[in-house]
Amino acid sequence: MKKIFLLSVMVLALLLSACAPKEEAAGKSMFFIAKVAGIPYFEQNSYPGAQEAADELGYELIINSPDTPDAAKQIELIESAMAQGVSAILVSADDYEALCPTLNAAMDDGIVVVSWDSDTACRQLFQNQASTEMIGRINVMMMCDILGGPDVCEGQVAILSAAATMTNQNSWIEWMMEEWKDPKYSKMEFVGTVYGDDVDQKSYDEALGLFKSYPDLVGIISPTSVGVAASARAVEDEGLQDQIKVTGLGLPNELRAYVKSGTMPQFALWVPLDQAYLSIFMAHALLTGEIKGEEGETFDGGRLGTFTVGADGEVLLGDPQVFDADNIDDFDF
Ligand code: RAM
Repeated sequence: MKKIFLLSVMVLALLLSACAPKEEAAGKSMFFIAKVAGIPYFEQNSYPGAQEAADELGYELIINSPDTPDAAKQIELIESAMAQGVSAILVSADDYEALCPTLNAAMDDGIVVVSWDSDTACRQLFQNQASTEMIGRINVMMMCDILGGPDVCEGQVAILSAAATMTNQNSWIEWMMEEWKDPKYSKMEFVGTVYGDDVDQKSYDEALGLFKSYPDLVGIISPTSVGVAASARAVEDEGLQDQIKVTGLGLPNELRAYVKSGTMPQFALWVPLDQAYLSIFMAHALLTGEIKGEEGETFDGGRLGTFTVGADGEVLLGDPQVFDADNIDDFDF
């Protein structure tokens, strides 16, 4: 009797496993959170990229970002996702340290934590869009190029950043300052950094403030898609395009007109859709045990190919792309 029972249990188990969906992800959900809701970089690029990967791998994806870029609001949203029983949290952090108590509690509960775009001190892996050093340096190089090139570039240049707490902008600015030390920039003077908080109106107003504070300003470097578009708009609205040039990081579709008008001869970015797509594959690789998150491990990044975990749990998407009048029409995002 016992044998027959065991046998039928085994047969049932076999039948069930044959019927189960191929993906181990069945029934699992992931929570994806950006620094702020409502901006095209996240809503039109990161969200669809994350959704594409989640669909491919068979996860339910919950997306929710704060209405203002605020770490306390991110914590609330992450806690409510944890209460819903998500298996993974993917976060672009508004603050490097502030999310730690929440994210550490999540990891203690066995939830996979991956940061993307803007890192936090408490996570297993970080999806970095491109080398932090390269992104920082390239911003200064582009500004100098626009102003005539090494040794020639001259005049007062300001930085218009996102929020003062945001990890990605802060670390890019650190590398900008390193690059700026090179004597070939000795005539290009750094006058200071202002913060537009990744809010369009605040960024626009900060740009106007810079025009007032520095009447001789010749350039604004803005390493944020919100700030760079608002700065260029402010320059053109004030009719200052012959005096002040803008560069930084932003979306081709938002900046095309400024490249063509000459206000922003160059800017850079990566493919934010691919970044988000890859971050979901990273969380999946941790959840399935394909990797532990250790340096040198490789994992499947879906349509993007195979990736390797770098030092400090960082996975690089690739090199940043520079856009200018010659190639801007080749890109549509
Ligand atoms: C904004 C955000 C984002 C950053 C881009 C370049 O959209 O600050 O974090 O990566 O700009």
